[in-house]
Amino acid sequence: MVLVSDTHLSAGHPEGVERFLRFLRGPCAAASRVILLGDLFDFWVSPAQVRDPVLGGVFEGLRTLFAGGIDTCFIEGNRDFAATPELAAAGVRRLPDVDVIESGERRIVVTHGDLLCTRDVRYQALRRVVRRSLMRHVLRALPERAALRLGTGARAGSRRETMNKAYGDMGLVPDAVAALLRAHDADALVCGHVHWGKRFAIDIDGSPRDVVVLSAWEDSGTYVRLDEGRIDFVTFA
Ligand SMILES: [Mn+2]
Repeated sequence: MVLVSDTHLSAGHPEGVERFLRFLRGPCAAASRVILLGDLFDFWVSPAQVRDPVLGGVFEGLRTLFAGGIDTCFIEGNRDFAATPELAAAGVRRLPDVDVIESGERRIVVTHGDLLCTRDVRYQALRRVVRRSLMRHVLRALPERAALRLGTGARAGSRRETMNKAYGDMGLVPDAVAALLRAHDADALVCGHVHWGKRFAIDIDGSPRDVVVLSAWEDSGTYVRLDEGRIDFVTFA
């Protein structure tokens, strides 16, 4: 199984998309299952984005994976939660925001990661509102240009917020990570969102748990290979 997050694909960076397509043809095509842990796209606000020739290639690549019998799944990210219907049309099925994978003897909890940034109270409140089905319908009904303007504005706003807030308020909250692992009786967590690109252990109730926080692909390409409970954190050039 392959898990990847925060590839941030965009129409303006065809070389990033090409790199992702190579990744699909390589490690993903060799896996039995692929889980996209959110923020696959830099931003997704309009169904019309599928018609972009660069982004269209991503859907073609995913369709090929699906046609090859590979179970391809998606957990919504904060930047691309609106892409679920388009991904579904390419054979990519949505998983719940938090899911558990059983592999070998181990239980691995997977999530995008934004839900673990519990100190960012404003973001969590906003998240609850925009993910409602009514808001999803409103977004889909917007003309493409209006939706794209909204997306660009939201992204710039989110960058400003990130720069203004203390690192501690933006990051994964250790207590939230511990609570999640405990709630799912999990041995490990794999997530993205905060782009740390690192692996570490945390001790919960006397036993160490494995945490992998994937990087953003504009920083460095990372993914997780999961096989019979063994977690490999892979970095590639
Ligand atoms: Mn994110």
